[in-house]
Amino acid sequence: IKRNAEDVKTTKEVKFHWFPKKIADLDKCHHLVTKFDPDLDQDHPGYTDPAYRLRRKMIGDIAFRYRHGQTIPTVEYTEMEIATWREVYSTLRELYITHACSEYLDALHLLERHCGYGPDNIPQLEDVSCFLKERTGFLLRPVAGLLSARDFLASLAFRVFQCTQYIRHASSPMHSPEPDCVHELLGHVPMLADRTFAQFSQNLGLASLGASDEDIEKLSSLYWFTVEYGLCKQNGEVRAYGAGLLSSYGELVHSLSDEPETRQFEPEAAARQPYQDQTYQPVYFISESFTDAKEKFRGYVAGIKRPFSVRFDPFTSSVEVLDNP
Ligand code: HBI
Ligand code: FE
Repeated sequence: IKRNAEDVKTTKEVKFHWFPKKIADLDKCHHLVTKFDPDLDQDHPGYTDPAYRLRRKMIGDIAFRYRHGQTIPTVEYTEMEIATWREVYSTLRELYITHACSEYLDALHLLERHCGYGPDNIPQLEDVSCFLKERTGFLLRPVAGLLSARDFLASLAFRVFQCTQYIRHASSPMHSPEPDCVHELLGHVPMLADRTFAQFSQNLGLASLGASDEDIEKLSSLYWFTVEYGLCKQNGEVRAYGAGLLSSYGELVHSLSDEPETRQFEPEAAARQPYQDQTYQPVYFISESFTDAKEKFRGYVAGIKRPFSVRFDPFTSSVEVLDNP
């Protein structure tokens, strides 16, 4: 993503990127990365299917028109889209019992009871957003595809999760090269209903505001090995909490088998570890608990240099910017 020179502000001779100060500023955080887009990525299973691409664009237009504070429009999913959802849902649902962490399973039960989660229905973002708001204050807003890391992380600072609304191509129900509603609704949403995890996610977001490109890269890597591909200990067992694992049958099985390398979670190591967005991860990090991950992350953030500090005000959903002395 190239930004205009005017996006780089100067204070006390130190340059830093523009960043959102209040939740409505997220309307400006919409820079997409097109590398896995079905119009451009020849390996996307929808690349040769014009009807799929048109449908994805129509659903994407909801996100382009959306402004903070509006109700998220309902999508009437087709029988074919629901069949794709059903196939993933029923396959993964059984695996969760032995592979997902308890926070995830608790939230999934609630979502099944109150939010339309089930094999025969693709939950609506507006319903899920209302549910999360009551649980942890997180909100969803629709997004048209893979968002730049900077914009994506910035939203987390405001407890907003940018969520795709279209579903993957019917020819490959178990895999999608780009984020889709299966990945968001089955991977991310249940974890965002957990208080400690929600706080961890917001802290990652706050650390990213106005950060250098280099630090955004490190925070993305940290995000990748925790929020997307994290494992945690639970009653002497290892379980998954990462959204990339919980929305991918193959990698969920692989990550908890004897095959991959696993290491204890250390933010410094996770921030420096190169990651894979085309195939399975070379290594997984295991946290003792979310509280432990949150505490370790606090120590890591203290080492990131910015010419200012930020404080989130939950009454106004805005960030106060404090100049460092
Ligand atoms: N965009 N829509 C969307 N969904 C994600 O999960 C997502 C994203 N952009 C970046 C991202 N995730 C992360 O992998 C990090 O780069 C922050
Ligand atoms: Fe994701």
